[in-house]
Amino acid sequence: MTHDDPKNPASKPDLERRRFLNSAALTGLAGAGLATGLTGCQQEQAAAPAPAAAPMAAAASHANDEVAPGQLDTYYDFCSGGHSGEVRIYGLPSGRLFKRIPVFNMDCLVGWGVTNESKAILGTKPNGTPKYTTGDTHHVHQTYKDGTYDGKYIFVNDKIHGRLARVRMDTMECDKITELPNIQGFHGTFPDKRDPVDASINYTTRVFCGAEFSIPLPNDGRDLEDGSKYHSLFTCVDSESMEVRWQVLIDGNCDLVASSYDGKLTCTNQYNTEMAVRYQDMMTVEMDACLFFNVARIEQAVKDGKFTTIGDSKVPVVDGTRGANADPKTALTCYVPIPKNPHGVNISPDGKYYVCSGKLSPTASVIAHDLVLKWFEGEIKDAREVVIAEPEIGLGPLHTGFDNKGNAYTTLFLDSQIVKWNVEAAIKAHNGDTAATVVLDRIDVHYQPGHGFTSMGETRESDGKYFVSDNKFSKDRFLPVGPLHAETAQLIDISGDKMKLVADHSVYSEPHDSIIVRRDIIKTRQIYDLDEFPLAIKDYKDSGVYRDGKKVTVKLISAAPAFSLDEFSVKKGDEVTIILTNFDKVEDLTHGFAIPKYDINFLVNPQETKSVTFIADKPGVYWCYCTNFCHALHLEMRMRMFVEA
Ligand code: K7E
Ligand code: CUA
Ligand code: CA
Repeated sequence: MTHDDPKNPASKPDLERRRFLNSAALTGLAGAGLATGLTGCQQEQAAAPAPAAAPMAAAASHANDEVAPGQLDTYYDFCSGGHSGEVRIYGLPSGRLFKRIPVFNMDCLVGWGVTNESKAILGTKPNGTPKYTTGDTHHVHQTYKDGTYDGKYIFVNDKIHGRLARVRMDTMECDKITELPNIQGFHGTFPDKRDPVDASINYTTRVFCGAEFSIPLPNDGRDLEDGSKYHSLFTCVDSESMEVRWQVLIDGNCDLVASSYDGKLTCTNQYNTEMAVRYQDMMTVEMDACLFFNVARIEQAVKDGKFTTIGDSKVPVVDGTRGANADPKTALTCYVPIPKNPHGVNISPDGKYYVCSGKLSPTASVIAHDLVLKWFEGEIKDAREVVIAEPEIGLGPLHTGFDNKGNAYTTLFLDSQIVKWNVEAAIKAHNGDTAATVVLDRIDVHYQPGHGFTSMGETRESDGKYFVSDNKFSKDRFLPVGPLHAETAQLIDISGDKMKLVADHSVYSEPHDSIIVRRDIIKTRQIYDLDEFPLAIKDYKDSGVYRDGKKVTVKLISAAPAFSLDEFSVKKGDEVTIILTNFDKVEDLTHGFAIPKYDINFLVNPQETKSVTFIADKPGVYWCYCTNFCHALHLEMRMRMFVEA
């Protein structure tokens, strides 16, 4: 409807550019589907000459977005690292990378997966090595208080092995990982952000987790080929204990997850309501769904014992399938029909609307929160009636961010654009108001955006300053670095009527999603406290070698520029545990500890204690040295380990 409004140039997609970017994808959309289109698109990109760079005027930065040397950024950007398995922290608007937090990966900078403490978080195999050393992080979200961030934790998913990790905001380190039972392809996650209705109720945050891939339940080899026996589960984890509270058996699959501001609902978009096991069969129906969960009813059902368990798991599983939830008045779930293979669901900062994008449909569906609640009361017969607008906004709509003026910003994967549109205008147009201008602006991004998000946009304090477009292809935007390109995160100023491209930030593969958090919300600690580590060595007189049969413990202290021992001896075959406490109290004075040929390498930050355990199986002299430049005598900061034959 708004697509071809002749009075509004923003409503008109640039067909020439679309053809250039992605003609095969258009055919794909009309015919066989997106997957065919994507293949064509990638081949075409590889063969096509590099397109002209964006006009310099558009790319020129303006003073407000510059962060001069010595100045600090206004925002933190917490970003998932995709199949690197990590989480990253950037500053915005500068785009400077501050930290890479190892989570599901191994990381030799800090010794994640090397130290006993990190292995305890990662989980180990019987031989003591980490259970998994890979991960795929897609979605990062922070805990809430009163509808805005509380600066306590962020949560991140691992799509590969179905794990949820928690990262403390005070130290910005992962402190817990939970493996979700009976699921595969854990993709979307969102903590509940309900306002405390009654301050005396001490609730802990729920973290909702959507499983994208259906599997046999239990997946123990009894059913393999027959896809009709596969199911997905939607999981709730407790943010404090990190234990799984409950799961919901559903029809179809989960993808992204969003949770309401009042704590009543959480939802996931579904692209495979077909419950197909082959991609071409996942595009057969015109309407898939956005699936809503009634949190209170689910928890009541669990309390009432109306659940089953699956396999070895003790987690209560309630029935959220369509057949079991036909009566809205008792239903745990509500399946809202959404056109075709939707991707992405986001809630507006006023808490009123969910926007679920069509992906294979050029539409964004606006769902009214209060109408979903009414459906659960039995006041609405047809679940489709909760969709109160469905504007056509462009090709391949995926994710939506919001400003503080009622506008939505949706990434258009196929059009390589961000489209700015007004939610209330879309509702008016849906109700027949032909004068309503829905699409307000479009801006080209480079190229093929996935997630897009606004500053503080997932909170009630959405401030309408910036939008970041995390693009899946960078092509010609940076110096070539071989076949694996950097990705682009493009910073767009959304404070005015027109979106303005402010900067291209290069991002190491493969960013998916971020949240942009005002810096005053985050309070970090800059040094640890000796007392928080049970193994800490608190006095030089305790430093030394302690033997118990074949088990040897070496207690060490680091204080620039020396370790507390010059050498220590163990015997071939000993199981050696080294405990290292960093006595330095000066901020930023971190030491490292590496042992050649024993594959040991880790850091100790000021007042921190870490430990490693290994078998001394190679006789000889080994120089243990400090890896992290700490002092003028950093190179001299080394000691010998003697392994006696
Ligand atoms: Cu990349 Cu959020 Cu995993 Cu969409 S998801 S693009
Ligand atoms: Cu201690 Cu370098
Ligand atoms: Ca589908």
